[in-house]
Amino acid sequence: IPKTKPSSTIPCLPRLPFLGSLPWLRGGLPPHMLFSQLVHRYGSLFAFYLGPHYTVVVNNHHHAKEVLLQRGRDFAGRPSMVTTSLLTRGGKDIAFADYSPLWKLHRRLVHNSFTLFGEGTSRLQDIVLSSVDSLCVELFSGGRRGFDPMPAVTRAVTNVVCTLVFSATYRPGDAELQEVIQYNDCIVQTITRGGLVDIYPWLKFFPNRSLSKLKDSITVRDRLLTRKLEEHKALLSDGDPCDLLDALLKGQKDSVRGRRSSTLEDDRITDDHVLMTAAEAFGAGVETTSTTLLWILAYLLHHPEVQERVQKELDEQVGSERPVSMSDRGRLPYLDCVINEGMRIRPVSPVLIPHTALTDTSIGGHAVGRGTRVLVNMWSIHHDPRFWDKPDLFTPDRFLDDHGRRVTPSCFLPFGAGPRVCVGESLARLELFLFLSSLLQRMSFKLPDGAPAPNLQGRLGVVLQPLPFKVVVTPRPGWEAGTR
Ligand code: HEM
Ligand code: PLO
Repeated sequence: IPKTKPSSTIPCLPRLPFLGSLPWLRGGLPPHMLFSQLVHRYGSLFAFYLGPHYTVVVNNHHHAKEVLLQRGRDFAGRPSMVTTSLLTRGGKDIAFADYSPLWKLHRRLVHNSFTLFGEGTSRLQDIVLSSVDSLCVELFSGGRRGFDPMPAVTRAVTNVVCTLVFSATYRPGDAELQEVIQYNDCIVQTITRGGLVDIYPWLKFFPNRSLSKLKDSITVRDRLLTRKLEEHKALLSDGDPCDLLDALLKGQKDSVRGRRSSTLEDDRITDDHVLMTAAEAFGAGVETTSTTLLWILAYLLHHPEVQERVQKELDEQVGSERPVSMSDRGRLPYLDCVINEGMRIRPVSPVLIPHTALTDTSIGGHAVGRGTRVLVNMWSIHHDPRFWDKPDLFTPDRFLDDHGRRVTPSCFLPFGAGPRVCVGESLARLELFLFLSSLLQRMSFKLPDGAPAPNLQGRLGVVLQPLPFKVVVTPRPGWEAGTR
């Protein structure tokens, strides 16, 4: 990147008093695509005013690395927003909480608790594999008539998270499981990141249907989680933690012991923090993983040759006599490439979560003042034709080198990077690998006769989701009877 004078300002869209640049941001395109278009006019680094908020958009991977990694500390803040503040009791979570020493401690605790149940432990693998088994049964019973795979996939992923967070396993149709799925769905529909209340916070004082629906589902969520929390507190022992809630409660106790001086409410990890972390692990764990799985299924329906190649790899390396396990991962490079390519071409979080500058700092040599909001547009980075050959084509091979070895291009950042990198990355990778490998080992996905291939445009809600599509599932040889 050519160095520019620190004083030079970032090209900015026009603005009006009060509205800021909003009139120039209309046009119906979702933000990530709109920003990608604005790059042609303003260059890869530009700014606008979201109402009163000065916002910088980063569309190239050098600048993204500066924001996330080189100057990651400077940009580790989060803006305060009405909806996410409601969702997290004023930032007592990880994802939407602003940077503070307590946030750092909290994030480390969550990270350690995740690692406890991470790739090292076979327990997590067992949890996922048992959920995979029931998913297979459900998909097989979907029959040969076309059906939407979304509800079954969501149930399976929700089940994994429920076991992981509070040791509950549900049968399909369980009332509590239904409740979790329902409130989560409702939050997803009403939490509009960057919606109008988040631009003009005073709008919250006016009646707002979406906001009151959000409040209602948060109440349902909190009732359920508080009950789980109380149950866990009553059973808390000195042994190994049996789930995430257990690990968090233990960590909370240790953090109080370690910092005896801090009895102040705002200086320690409270029950609210534990509750909000559990809620967030839920939300993040379900939305991202199920959406990524559905995107990959949608692309496999467009590219039957890719599905066949994954199945060939599975047949040669694993066979049909035993379930796939994490130890097979090294032997299944092509499947890994399919997963990566899915996350490249349709990142579930196309503009990440907004960052803010904690101090006066810079991007690409341009001065950026404290408090500036920064959006990292992963969509344009993952579709930049200078770094990706035919970026709009689904080509898993781009993640293999000439010798068939896996490569990770440096402009591939589906989980972000730096101090705000996704804390669930290894869990997500484990789930994606086990779900996809087990499904493709046991069944093939096809389009129903005469049905159009899935629409790949996507719809941006809280994550970028595929539009509903239908599949036909046929068992592969050896799996005709369902599971083994
Ligand atoms: C943050 C991606 C799964 C928990 C993020 C961010 C991205 C991301 C892009 C924002 C980074 C930033 O703002 O710079 C993904 C993808 C997933 C996935 C692609 C799956 C395919 C998960 C799972 C969990 C999780 C399974 C937990 C159970 C979080 C949390 C944050 C986060 C807590 C906030 C981190 C922070 O602000 O410090 N994720 N994620 N994610 N993710 Fe994930
Ligand atoms: C999803 C709905 C839940 O009820 C609450 C929730 C918590 C964490 C959020 C998640 C929602 C959406 C996806 C998010 C995640 C944190 C990181 C993740 C934003 C709102 C990503 C990758 O963007």
